[in-house]
Amino acid sequence: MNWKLFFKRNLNFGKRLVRIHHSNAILFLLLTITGFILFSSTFRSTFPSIRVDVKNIHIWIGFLSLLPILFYLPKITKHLKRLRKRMNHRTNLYAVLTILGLLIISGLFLTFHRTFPPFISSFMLFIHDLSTWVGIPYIVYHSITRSKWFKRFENNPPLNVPTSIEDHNPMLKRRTFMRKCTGGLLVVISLPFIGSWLKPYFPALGNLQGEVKANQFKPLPTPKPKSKPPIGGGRNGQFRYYTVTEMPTLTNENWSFIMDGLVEKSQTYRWKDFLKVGRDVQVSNFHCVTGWSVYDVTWEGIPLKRFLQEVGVKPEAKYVKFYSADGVYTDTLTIDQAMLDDVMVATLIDGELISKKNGGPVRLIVPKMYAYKSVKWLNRIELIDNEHVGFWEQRGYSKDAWVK
Ligand SMILES: Nc1nc2c(c(=O)[nH]1)N[C@H]1C(S)=C(S)[C@@H](COP(=O)(O)O)O[C@H]1N2
Ligand SMILES: [Mo]
Repeated sequence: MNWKLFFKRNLNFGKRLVRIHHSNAILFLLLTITGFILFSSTFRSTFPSIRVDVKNIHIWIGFLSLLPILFYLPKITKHLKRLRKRMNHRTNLYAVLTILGLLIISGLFLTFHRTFPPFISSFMLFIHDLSTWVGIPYIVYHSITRSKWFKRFENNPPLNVPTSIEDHNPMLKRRTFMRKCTGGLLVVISLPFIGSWLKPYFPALGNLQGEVKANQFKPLPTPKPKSKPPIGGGRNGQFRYYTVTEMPTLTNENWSFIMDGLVEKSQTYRWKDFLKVGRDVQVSNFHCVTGWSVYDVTWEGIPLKRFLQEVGVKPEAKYVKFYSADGVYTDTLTIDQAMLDDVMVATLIDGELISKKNGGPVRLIVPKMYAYKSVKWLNRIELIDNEHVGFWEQRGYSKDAWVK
């Protein structure tokens, strides 16, 4: 990288292009780093407090990355003319522009996703992921094969070999060989990532990782006829499984469910008694604030409204606080929000016991709000009179979680 270019004035056309190229490369590298941090589940659980900052930084760098493109666009015709005889360079240019364009447009939609319906965000997230998983290996390949050391290596003819430019020239062979190796290696490295990303979109590929139904609760609840087969016809889309701790392993022995605080009679349920509380079945959609959604999920569980009426809410109670068995995650609803018909303490999803990574055996669902409200491994509901701020809201998520 030639840093001096950034401080020089009156550069010629070629040097200006190089400067734009350098700026673009730096910004793209920063976007890749912050993007991977946001994607990483280790980061989600280790540094939850800076997640929102990293997201904002990623967005701002995204906006900055428009600048090199804006500077470049007026030069594009002249540049293309210069590349008239270099097909490879032209193809590369189109590829890079397409990748950047897709990333920027989908990034813009994701930044302002709350102004669009959720299906637009899911689509844009798909485009953002796709252009990341195709674009990054491509751009890494491009950077390696265009780097000075690669070229030096490539062009170092083996000793005593004539360097005439003709067919079967060993130098040319060496070049193609090295490029193919680099390309192959990159494909091999990126395949697992691309595979695990694509898999949910093709359920037919089967369960490569093997879904662990770690929740061995006995007795198993008997699904209602509306649950099995699910009246919603089975969910559309895939959950991305999130946790801010290690996923708690719950069993008949260590699991209990507490209903307490400002209620007429506090209750502690063991699994067997918990299953005696009447359940209902509903079909609803599930939206995460990061852009993905799962549609037509058939949930079976206790409608929160009825649950609260059964234990009797004291008039002083203003908020409902939800606790997770992970010991860390909490969230709240106002009494009015908690009384919405579709807020549910769910036990079955599409007729099956909710899996461990999906928040089972019991999780909250609040379909009209973003899923950070939907506490996983729910094991306690407390009625309180003072406001409580939930896990992600304490760390910068909006207190207004309504999906529009
Ligand atoms: N205990 C707990 N509940 C949680 C979370 C979490 O990290 N821990 N993440 C929330 C967020 S942001 C989302 S999008 C959903 C994700 O649910 P899933 O992991 O079943 O897909 O759970 C919500 N409930
Ligand atoms: Mo989320």
